[in-house]
Amino acid sequence: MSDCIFCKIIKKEIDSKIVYEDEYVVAFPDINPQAPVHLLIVPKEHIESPLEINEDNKDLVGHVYLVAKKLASQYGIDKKGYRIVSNCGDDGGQTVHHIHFHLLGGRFMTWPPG
Ligand code: DGP
Repeated sequence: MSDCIFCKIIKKEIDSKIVYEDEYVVAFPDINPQAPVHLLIVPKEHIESPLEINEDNKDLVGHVYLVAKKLASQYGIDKKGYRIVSNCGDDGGQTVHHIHFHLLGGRFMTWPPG
């Protein structure tokens, strides 16, 4: 998608501090961090939202969780715990329409989210 900000970051057309990359995903710090550690794990494929997860691409979600586990250990948030969030659609608070997973940690998370 030519006008998608995350596609531009993935293609390195926009500068971002990519902290992890493999064949399927990239991860970089959120521009507006909500916790001491706040990374976005973003599949390289332009999937609009969790609503577009299907039989063909469902393995990507498991992969994201494995990458999150690796990053959580790397950033030292695995022992006390962390949160993975994927906002879906307007009511879900999704503002960038390229599927992504927030990895948040380094503070106590309250519930429910706002
Ligand atoms: P969501 O609201 O769930 O769609 O989350 C989108 C997140 O993406 C939001 O927390 C801010 C972040 N974000 C938006 N544009 C950029 C950008 O250009 N660079 C980075 N690093 N993060 C961005």
